Amino acid sequence: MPVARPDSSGARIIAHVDLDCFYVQVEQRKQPKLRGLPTAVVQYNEWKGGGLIAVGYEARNYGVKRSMRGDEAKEVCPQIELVQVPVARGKADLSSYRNAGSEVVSILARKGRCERASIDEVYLDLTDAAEAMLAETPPESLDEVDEEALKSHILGLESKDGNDSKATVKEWLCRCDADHRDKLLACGVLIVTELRMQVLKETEFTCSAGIAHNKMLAKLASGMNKPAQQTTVPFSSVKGLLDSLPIKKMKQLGGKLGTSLQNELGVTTVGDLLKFSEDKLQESYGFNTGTWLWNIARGISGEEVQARLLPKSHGSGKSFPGPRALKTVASVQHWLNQLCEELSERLCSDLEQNKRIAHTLTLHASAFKSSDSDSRKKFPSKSCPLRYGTAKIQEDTFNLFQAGLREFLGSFGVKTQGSHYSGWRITALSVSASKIVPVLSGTCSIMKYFNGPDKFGSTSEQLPDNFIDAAPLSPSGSESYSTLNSTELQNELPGEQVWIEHSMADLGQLEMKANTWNGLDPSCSISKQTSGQWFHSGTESSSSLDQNKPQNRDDSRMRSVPIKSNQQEHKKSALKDKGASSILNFFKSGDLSCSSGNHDTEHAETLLPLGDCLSESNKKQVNIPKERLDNSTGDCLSESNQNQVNIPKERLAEAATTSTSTDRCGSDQIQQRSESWKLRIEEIDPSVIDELPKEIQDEIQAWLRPSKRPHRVKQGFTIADYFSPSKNR
Ligand code: DCP
Repeated sequence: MPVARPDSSGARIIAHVDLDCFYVQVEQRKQPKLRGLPTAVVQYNEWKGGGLIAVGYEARNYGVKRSMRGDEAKEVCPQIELVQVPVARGKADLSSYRNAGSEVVSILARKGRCERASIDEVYLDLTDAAEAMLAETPPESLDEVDEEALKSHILGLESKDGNDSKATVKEWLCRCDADHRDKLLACGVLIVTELRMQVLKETEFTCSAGIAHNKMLAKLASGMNKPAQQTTVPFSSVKGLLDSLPIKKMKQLGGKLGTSLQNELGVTTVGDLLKFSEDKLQESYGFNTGTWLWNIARGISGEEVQARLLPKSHGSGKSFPGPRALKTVASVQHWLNQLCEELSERLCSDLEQNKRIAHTLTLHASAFKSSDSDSRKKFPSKSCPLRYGTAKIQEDTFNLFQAGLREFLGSFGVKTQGSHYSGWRITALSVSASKIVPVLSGTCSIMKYFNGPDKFGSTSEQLPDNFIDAAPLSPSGSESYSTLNSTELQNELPGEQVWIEHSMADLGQLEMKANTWNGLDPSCSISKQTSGQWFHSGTESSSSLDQNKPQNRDDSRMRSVPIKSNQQEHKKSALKDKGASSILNFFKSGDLSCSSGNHDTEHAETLLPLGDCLSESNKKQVNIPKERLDNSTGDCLSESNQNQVNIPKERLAEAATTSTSTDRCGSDQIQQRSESWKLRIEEIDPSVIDELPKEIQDEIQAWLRPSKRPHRVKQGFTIADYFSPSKNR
């Protein structure tokens, strides 16, 4: 069977860095007395002690799991410290976690192209840094290797001749006779070690990392040894890793596709896919998916690390499960106003800090008809051009909701125009801003934005001109950073009935308008605004983020030479290296003199008009006359407060002791970690999915996706077949 092999001159060095028990670490940094204690972060609602969303490693030792509620956690670990997610506007406020994640990203980005993948995960392309190190100070020339680097796990590496694991790792890192790609990987190990130490020094957060030749393998590796450790996948160990990896544990195979592979092809591990030719996989799953499956079985993934430090979109959402479902227009408007306030605040801060403007406003909602709760009909997502200013965003969002509700009810044959129909329930709302582009510097572009021709008219009358159906939620669609799993009680507002009458009448008018506008060219809504002279067109990532030139290393070169590998080898060696991380020794030493001091990034909320979101200097740069901005209700973030944190030595020592016992390895550990993903779909706000770690996103998306039969390519000759390159099979 032909197996992938990279052209060693084109080998990439990719790292995936994942913060350990992230929200817990953030809370422990805020309250140093919690360090070393079994701690978990619980979501906002109080029911049964709140749902656990992050569990510290000390608590995991007692059997506490993320799927538990606070009360259950207390049963298995009575001394557990439960910290509630911060709350603002009656919903979870994730800004402190978001900001903490940004601190880490800014450190990691120093060494190479950096892609912020979720609130606590980053991909790095370290190829250039590794090449430079290899040219200037190759590992083989080093007398001493950092202790932390010697704690690395190298998949497939076994200690020989009674050597301890550190000596074996040192020998591997410093081999003169290694091929080019292993030498580059050794440089990657040293660079990632340095970055993790730097993150710890500057932020007090520990993280774990995977280092490999592509994103897929780096991501698989980063979860193998946690917390505060790193795992490397040499090319020679790829086959062994994938041979034993359960198919459902592979990124994007956790859902229906993985199930279909199990049921229809009898595949249980990723390695089992090697039995099938590319033709066969394409025949069963379509051309692209078939090729993708053929590639992943061989550890091939050409996915690039995108230069992106900033989110592609902003979002704010809240879920209303069970009896808390919203059932009046007034209550929906109340919550939409809260969400819009938060969104507007974040747009302000993005504009000020990053000089970026969002173009599209989207409303997502989940709903059901009260007499038909089993229906799978979806509330349509709606979008329109985004106008800055809290009041405008609130107004536009509410109009989007009304249009969506009208369409949703229409799908049941309910005619609401002028009626008092109230048989609907809303279980989740979210509002997001996307198509974010940098403002052209030194021009009056923002001014035009706020005072442009009618494209961005300021009245809701004009809004429906640009109504478009939003793209369905997709894992890659946005990165809305917002609230989670909130199921808190909320009060229905008075005067609801009156509201229904008015809004339903409005709905009728809106529909008539929408029908008229349907005849217009839809392309004139968004595309015109994102192109042209006002803004950089097309790209969603800031030009300032393009740290490196795009590289087109093509992993399709990884073919044809058989791998020599032993599945058991890497398992055994990974099991051996169970020593305490020296990052934890950093805590043991109690030497915190190197801490930066900026460890409690609390943003004070200050009510300011939107015009005041911009500092004086920024206003000059972007040239926005204050009067052009909406001075109504925009909220902005003030400067961060910087508080020094002192961590008692005894707490740090405790952290070091308890953490080491959680070391695990290999695919067993992937298994164990994955088993803790017991999420309840009704507790997840769809708007926030993109901020969660990818595996959670995949799982949720699989649930949300309407069931679809695997696409099958028709038998016989097709144009695709004609152009398909012949493959070794
Ligand atoms: N999160 C959440 N709700 C979920 C899952 C996660 O709010 N259902 C938040 C809390 C986590 C953070 O996202 O701290 C990152 O999630 P991870 O999956 O990376 O898990 P942790 O960082 O908590 O732990 P680990 O060390 O296992 O990565």
